[in-house]
Amino acid sequence: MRKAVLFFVLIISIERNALAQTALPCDKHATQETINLYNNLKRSLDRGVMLGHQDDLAYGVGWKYEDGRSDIKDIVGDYPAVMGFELGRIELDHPVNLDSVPFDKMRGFIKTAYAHGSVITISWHLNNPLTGKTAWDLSPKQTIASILPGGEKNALYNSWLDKVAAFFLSLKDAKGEYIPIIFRPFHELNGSWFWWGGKNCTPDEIKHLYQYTESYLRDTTAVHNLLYAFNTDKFYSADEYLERFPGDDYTDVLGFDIYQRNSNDEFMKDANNMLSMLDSISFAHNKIPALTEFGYANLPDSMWWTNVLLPVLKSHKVAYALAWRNAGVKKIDDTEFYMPYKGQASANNFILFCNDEKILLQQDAAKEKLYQTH
Ligand code: BMA
Repeated sequence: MRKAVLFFVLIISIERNALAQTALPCDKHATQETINLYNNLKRSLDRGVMLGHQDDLAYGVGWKYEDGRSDIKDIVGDYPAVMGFELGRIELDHPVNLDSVPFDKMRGFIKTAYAHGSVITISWHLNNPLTGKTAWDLSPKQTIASILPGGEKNALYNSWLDKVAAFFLSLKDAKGEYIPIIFRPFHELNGSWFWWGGKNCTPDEIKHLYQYTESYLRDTTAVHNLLYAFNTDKFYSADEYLERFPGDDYTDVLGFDIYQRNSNDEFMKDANNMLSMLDSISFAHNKIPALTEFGYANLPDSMWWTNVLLPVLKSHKVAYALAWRNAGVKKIDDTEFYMPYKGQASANNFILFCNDEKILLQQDAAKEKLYQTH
């Protein structure tokens, strides 16, 4: 009898090893598809950079909610390999997010993108739970203390996390399996423009909040289809990058956000410096490096893609690079886009950029079979 049990245990462990060669993400109970995504993102670093776009399927410059449309597809005939979405206002039970995207439609876009092999990443510009105002409301500075256990807004914050969890748990494919998501909470946390960032809290506070949030989603609400992305804004040293790092047990992807606000040379210098630091930090911590947001507002340089971004991306290992949203005309004299659209000055150059073998779109991602065990 005892021998039989031992034999059985042996067979199971051999099977597990054979099945795997796989490392586990920080959620040790992650679903198999999520584990696969984690391992395949690491593997894909040698293949190239997956190009991403926020709200790509929802709207573009001059259009909204046209079935199957995408500003990128309009130009190059394929969709991005990474699709970004945003949960801000889900905590308030609003039917649409802070950029007016209905959560029901978002769920549909996510299912479609997943079915076609793309990677999904989600950010959350959550309101300030202490003041009830937006993510950009910086007063007062005790917000984090108020939402951690013992704080007056802890129950409220937990109820927000319950809503976020319900959304993640509603993301299932046609077979009923959970869709893996790269969740990127508390982004740009070294900058001081969000209540969770920079001077608005201490490094320890934001670390605790990150850990608390993740433990709650994972252990209390049993969400196991998430990889976690940690990301800063511009940074100047590894120490600065890691000052607010919640730890290896809480992160899978390491990234930063970068926007071009000055000359091409300056941008390339900054991007190369930061990517070199990210290369070594993510190697040392065994994490997946990514450019979690990038953009050059309204793309005034028609050659930017091949002259500036391509050489930067090709000198480093980055799993993906996500351009921010093509909001189009927001108000008179306020237009926002980071990907070209048909007819935009940099559109032809963008085609050349996408033709590079290291730049991966949705069809390339599909070939990588990112959700399968290899
Ligand atoms: C910002 C801008 C805003 C938007 C916010 C959240 O960078 O694009 O218009 O509301 O992100 O998506």
